[in-house]
Amino acid sequence: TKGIAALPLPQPVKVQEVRHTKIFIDNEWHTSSSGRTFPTFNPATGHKICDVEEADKEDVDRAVKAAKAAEQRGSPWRRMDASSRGRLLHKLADLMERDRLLLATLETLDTGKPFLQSFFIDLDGSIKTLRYYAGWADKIHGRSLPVDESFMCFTKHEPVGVCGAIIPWNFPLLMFMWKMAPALSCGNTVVIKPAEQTPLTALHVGALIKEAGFPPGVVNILPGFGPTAGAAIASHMDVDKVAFTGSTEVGQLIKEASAKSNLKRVTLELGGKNPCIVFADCDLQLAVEETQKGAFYNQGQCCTAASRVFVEESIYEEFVHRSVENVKKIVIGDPMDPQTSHGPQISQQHFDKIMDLIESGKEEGARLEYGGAAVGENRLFIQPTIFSGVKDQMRIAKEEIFGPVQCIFSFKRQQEAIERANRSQYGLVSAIFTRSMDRALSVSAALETGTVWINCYNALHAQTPFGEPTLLIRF
Ligand code: TXE
Repeated sequence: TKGIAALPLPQPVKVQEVRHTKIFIDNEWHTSSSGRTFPTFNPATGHKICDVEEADKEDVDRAVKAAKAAEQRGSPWRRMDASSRGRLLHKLADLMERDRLLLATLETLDTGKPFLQSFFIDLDGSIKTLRYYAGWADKIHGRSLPVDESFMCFTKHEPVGVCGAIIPWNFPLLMFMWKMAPALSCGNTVVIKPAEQTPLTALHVGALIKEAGFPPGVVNILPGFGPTAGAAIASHMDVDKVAFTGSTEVGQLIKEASAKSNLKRVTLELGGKNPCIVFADCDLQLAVEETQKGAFYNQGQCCTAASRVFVEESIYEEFVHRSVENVKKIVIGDPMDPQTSHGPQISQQHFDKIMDLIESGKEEGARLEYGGAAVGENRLFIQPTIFSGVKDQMRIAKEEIFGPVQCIFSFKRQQEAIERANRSQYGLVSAIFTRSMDRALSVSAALETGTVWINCYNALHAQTPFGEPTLLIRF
């Protein structure tokens, strides 16, 4: 972030006790119907942070009832002026700014992501998302249509109703805001389930929702597990829409649950195996740094991770050499330490999946240029790992690793690079590195992905779509 070096760095706050650990329904805190709780852990130490109430189907039923009552015609929320809805979203953004240090600390405790990244990226993105959609609240309008004969026709936009949101653990707060802010801006009500690994920031936001003055039932937050609370949201007859970010397998279950219940609308954001194409005429150091940022940011736990880097043959050796030099700047350590740029993976299960894929890369004959091992015993830290000489049929070339592994491929011709980049079942984002804007534009038109970044990576803004065809150019 420009200029931060000159400012005193923000510091994490001491969290003696986590204040909000219950289920949030109708602006009140509830214990679970089943009486069960579950622990949430700090992945950097393995220590339990606290126990959280475990929502299940009965709690989801209660929350949906509250959300449905809150969105009925004539309710305070439905009668509220659109501009007042916008003001409430701005108020929530103000409260998140006030509690920014605490929210960033909780996010780091629960996810293991470096504190400064939580503070400058997750919190910044969350607050900007709220403000962006606050601005939309009174600017959503229909059209008048010039129909034949003597009729007058105009269209209106109405809220969908109760919106379910199922959130992953890699960006707990940001994904919550991406789903909640547009839903509230349009006058819907929300029932959200944070990931079981990372419920804490969402619960703190529950308290801020109440403080901001949202009417009861507009936002309901249910910590709990996928096959129980998550599945109950996806198959609920009174949930009108569900938005999900997570694995492809669970995405399929969500669509199925929708089809078998009330055919609720479904929005899915699933995995990625995102290609970068690096041409010989690029700014080489920029390409090295950006592709590496793309591969290792958030310990590689990003659906946008730059996991397939195709480099033109004539600069291949130099690119690999510089990538290995550059990766040495990454500092692994305590995520609360401002020096740290690389924290632990989220869980033992996820750690094991990544290590298995790293082993498969070695066995299948990719060249391990750097890393490839765990750091510390019985810990969840993995060295940033670089493989060169990767071939398209290897597992590391095809499967979403969701860990700190950069795979570097070599190509000879532009058309070959395009075809290989497109040869994937995924299609979320891609990137092109070249000094020729002509080439960048023609290659971007041939890439079958949503966002295409040109001479940049992970350039995400509240104003841009995500996963929709979008071109973003660094100039
Ligand atoms: O995902 P799950 P997991 C990918 C990534 C990762 C893999 C597995 O490749 O390695 O998925 O991660 C809830 N009905 N991504 O196991 O299980 C769950 O409680 C309803 C990509 O964490 O899909 C959590 O809230 N909900 C991704 C959410 O779904 C269910 C981010 C995601 O968990 C459910 C995360 C069910 N039956 C993982 N089962 C991205 N696109 O950024 C689970 N859930």
